[in-house]
Amino acid sequence: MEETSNSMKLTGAQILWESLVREGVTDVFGYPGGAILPAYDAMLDYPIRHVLVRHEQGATHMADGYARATGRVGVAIGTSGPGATNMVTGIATAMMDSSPIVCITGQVGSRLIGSDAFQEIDITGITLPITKHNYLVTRPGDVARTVREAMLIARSGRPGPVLIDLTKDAQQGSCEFDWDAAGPAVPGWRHGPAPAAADLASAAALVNGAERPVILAGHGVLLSGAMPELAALAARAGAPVAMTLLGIGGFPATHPLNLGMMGMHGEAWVNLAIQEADLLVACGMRFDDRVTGNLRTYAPRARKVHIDIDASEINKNVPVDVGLVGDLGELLRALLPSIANADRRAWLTHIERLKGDAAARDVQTLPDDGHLYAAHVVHDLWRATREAETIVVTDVGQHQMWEAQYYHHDRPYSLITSGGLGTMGFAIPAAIGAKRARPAAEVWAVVGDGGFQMTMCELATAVQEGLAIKVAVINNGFLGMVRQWQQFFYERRYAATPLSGPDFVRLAEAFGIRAQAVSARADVLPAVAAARGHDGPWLIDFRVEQEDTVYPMVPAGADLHAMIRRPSPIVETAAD
Ligand SMILES: Cc1cc2nc3c(=O)[nH]c(=O)nc-3n(C[C@H](O)[C@H](O)[C@H](O)COP(=O)(O)OP(=O)(O)OC[C@H]3O[C@@H](n4cnc5c(N)ncnc54)[C@H](O)[C@@H]3O)c2cc1C
Ligand SMILES: Cc1ncc(C[n+]2csc(CCOP(=O)(O)OP(=O)(O)O)c2C)c(N)n1
Ligand SMILES: [Mg+2]
Repeated sequence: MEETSNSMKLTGAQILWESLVREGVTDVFGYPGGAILPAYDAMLDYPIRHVLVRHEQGATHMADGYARATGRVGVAIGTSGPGATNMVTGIATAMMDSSPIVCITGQVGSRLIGSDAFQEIDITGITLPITKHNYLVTRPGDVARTVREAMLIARSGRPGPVLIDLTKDAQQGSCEFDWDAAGPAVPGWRHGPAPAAADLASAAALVNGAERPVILAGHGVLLSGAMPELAALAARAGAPVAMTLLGIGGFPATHPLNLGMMGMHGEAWVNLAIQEADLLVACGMRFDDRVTGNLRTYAPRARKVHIDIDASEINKNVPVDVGLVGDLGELLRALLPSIANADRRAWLTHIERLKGDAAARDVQTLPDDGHLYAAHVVHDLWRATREAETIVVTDVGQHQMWEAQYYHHDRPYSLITSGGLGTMGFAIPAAIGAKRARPAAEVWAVVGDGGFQMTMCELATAVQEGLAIKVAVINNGFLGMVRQWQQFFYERRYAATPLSGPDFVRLAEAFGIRAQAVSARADVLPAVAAARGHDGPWLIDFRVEQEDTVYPMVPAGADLHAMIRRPSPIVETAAD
């Protein structure tokens, strides 16, 4: 590099890393190829820790896991064509869950664009609807500004994925690098006006006047870091808190005002409380269909206050009485002084009664009947790891719902899961990303036998990079969640859901990972202890009951209170 007094001449590839480093990026997840080779070559001269993945989908999920574990932007990099298309699922996953990642792809030389050149694909076209923003960069002089804008857009407001497609000549060409002159210029950018004092006053009046309020805590609590403000609101209003799947950890599970998860597989009393509430205070959640069930009968007696950073979420699915647009933490701080201390013991006692004897029939209190249920595994995993700084990363399916029900998350950023897209194959790579982001944390991937087989190649990444993730395969021999739908709605016609797999223990050993199989409840805790005591990756193949069912369940589109409850307890659980 040639230095002048104010600026230096660098290649576009060097500017890419120079800019990422100045933006605070230390880790990237990626896979090389022809069109991104100049960038890879330049990378060696920068303080960047690169994780070589086994499939570019893994890189995007790792960047996502990294972002969700820390709140920092995760960065993934790949080549053009198939490298870029392999990243699509991870980008869509991040988009649906508002996760801040920046994906960098190589592109053929700018003069070849449109010629069907080798490994040319229109990745900005493909990802237009699944990115917050994307860029095709054809000149080295545009690289620094683009990186700065991409990082800003990914992390600010409602976070999300941004893609930068860099042509080969943009990487190879040189230009003056001037950081100060390359400040972000985002023309469409605007901060909405702060909510009017009258709206804040209306929201406070609704809270103060309610007899049966429920706070709905979503992912926005964690994205905003508004855990203290949420706890203050709940305490002052004496109001119970229900969480979305992605809101778990935003309010301590063991807090007396915590109700648990709402929605399709939420606890029965949570959904009943919502249906009986006279006020919902929705905090950073988007009334997903998994949360509301039938919109026409959703919380029919409740006035609604919705606080969200994205104005387009207000009145999108659920019409509300007051919408407050802005950062949740800031808005709760503005609201709190107007919230009166309230005693809502009658309402809380009523909800307690809705729980019935569920707590007394919790899975842990039941005698061992010789069967191993996934709920046992998750419950014991929670017992063993609850005191540690543990992050659980789940895949998608029945095991994901049992994790949400039986692992009682007290800490924020301790559950990482794909909610909106529901991406099987997420857990193993996202766990690797989380472990890279927070090496001191104990990271468990809780993954079904189906999803595990989608991205298990990334075990090699964990081994090569020395990332000691622990893997709990919940092995039921089925694509369990789909089998459950067939059980309920397709007369038990199990089309394409029985699933075989390799011997996961021997497979793990072939990767160089210690492993064991567990099929009895008594062996769960010792196996978890062995995994925790080992200073490297470890896999446990939990061979669980094959045709177990997640209860309760609100059938898709049904009324939220019309839950399918366990008919005759096989094993009674807290979800009964
Ligand atoms: C098999 C399966 C079953 C599922 N079952 C359930 C279920 O039973 N219950 C359930 O809850 N979910 C369930 N889900 C997940 C569900 O699909 C949704 O992903 C989830 O409900 C979304 O939660 P959310 O709205 O809190 O988060 P997101 O979808 O991430 O939305 C976050 C919201 O917060 C806002 N926000 C972001 N930052 C801020 C900020 N700083 N300040 C204010 N607002 C902010 C965003 O604009 C957005 O509106 C299931 C998923 C799967 C795959
Ligand atoms: C990539 C992808 N393909 C298909 C689905 C549909 N799907 C949702 S859950 C599920 C079954 C998951 O099976 P498994 O990983 O064994 O977990 P289990 O439900 O048995 O716990 C399937 C196929 C999906 N969510 N993601
Ligand atoms: Mg399975």
